Amino acid sequence: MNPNDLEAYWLPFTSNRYFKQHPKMVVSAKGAYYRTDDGRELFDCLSGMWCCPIGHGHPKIAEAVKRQAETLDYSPAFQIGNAATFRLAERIADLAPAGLDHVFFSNSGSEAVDTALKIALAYHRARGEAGRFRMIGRERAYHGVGFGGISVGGMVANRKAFASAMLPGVDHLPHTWNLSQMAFSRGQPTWGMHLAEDLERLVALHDASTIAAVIVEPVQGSTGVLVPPVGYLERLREICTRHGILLIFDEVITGFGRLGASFGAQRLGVVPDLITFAKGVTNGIIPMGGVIVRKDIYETFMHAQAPAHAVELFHGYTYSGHPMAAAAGLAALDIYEQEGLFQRARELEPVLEAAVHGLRGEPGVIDVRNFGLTAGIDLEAFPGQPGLRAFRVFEHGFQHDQLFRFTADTIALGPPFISTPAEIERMVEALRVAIRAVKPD
Ligand code: PXG
Repeated sequence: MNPNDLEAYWLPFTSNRYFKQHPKMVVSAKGAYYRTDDGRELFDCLSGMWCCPIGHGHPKIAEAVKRQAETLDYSPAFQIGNAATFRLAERIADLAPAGLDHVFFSNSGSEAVDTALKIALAYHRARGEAGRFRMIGRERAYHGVGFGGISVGGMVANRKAFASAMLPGVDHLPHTWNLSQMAFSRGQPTWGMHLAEDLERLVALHDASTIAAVIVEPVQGSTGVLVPPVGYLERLREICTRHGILLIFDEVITGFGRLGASFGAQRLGVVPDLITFAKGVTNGIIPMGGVIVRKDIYETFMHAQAPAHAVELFHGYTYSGHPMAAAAGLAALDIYEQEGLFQRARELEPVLEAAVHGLRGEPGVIDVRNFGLTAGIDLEAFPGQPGLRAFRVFEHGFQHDQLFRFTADTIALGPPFISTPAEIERMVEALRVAIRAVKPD
């Protein structure tokens, strides 16, 4: 391919100069595999970008989308409704923990996060507590790339170029990963619950009356699968409840079965006040995100002293609840249910766990973590060349038919729920070969 053909497209979160010299192109996808332009099949080790747990090209989703396109391809989202979107909201509410039963739609995880933060602020204001403006995020968090998301987020590279434009009044909890205390943990680490006490410290520092919400991913995904210590989320929940602070779980990755339950909230037994979701809701094939909200939060807006024709929340997107996305979502939820895929993710968890922990002792492997159908593998950086080792593992994988995902020197795995045990073992063996093969400059 002539590299000049690639010039116009500025790829997101990509080394554009390198890519345009070494393009990696896929032409189609089916099930758990992509097909490359040179005719090879690549195993989808991260289910797209965590978003395609059912795999690609499912005929029932394709059919539902086609039917929707022919019937109602778009309708305005403001002051007008369509049946598919209402049905999807109901289905999502049914999957959510009891009490979280209203759904606001966005088109991505980033928008879902901004929406949740705005609902939290507006909720407190509607209750006469407009002084609650602070947001508490966490180090190493990924909440998307909107200004709200990067403000409460904790991935330094995503923040530093934009530091002058962050939301005011944001503070951060420490992340929960500690190499000396929890290296090679299987499932939830037993050390680290006490780190939740930092929330009490922040409450004492800022005063509860100024804090609107705490937002955390139940399992921190993008930063490399950081699993919450036993008791940690329970403690955050207690502290938030005691001080009237809303607890938001960002379940953009953990929602829709990744942890072997509908949401991380159910797997981990902790119920937040709001849940953000995206990705798996449509199996990734049409963009959609949203926020699931506790009943009384929704009702606070509905009971405000205002005439019936007044808009309760001045927020929404041209494509909120897009009928095409709703059709894809309804079909995806049917498939998850009919094919028992959340349960299957749970059944595959021990297969992935056994395989990834078998990487202990390979060159440069300093930690392996797993929970649900997901795992993180930390590699020691090549001296003076941070990020190069995992980048080369990714390159090696691509040449050997595995699409790995890396961030800094961490590899994250999140295979499709339709994977077979043999495919999971093959993926991890290919990772072993790649880890052994890569060298510094
Ligand atoms: N919250 C969380 C927890 C996420 O993981 C977002 C919000 C933002 O979603 P959108 O749809 O705006 O991208 C995410 C996105 C990776 C990877 O390789 C993770 C994400 C996106 C792309 C790659 O881990 N998470």
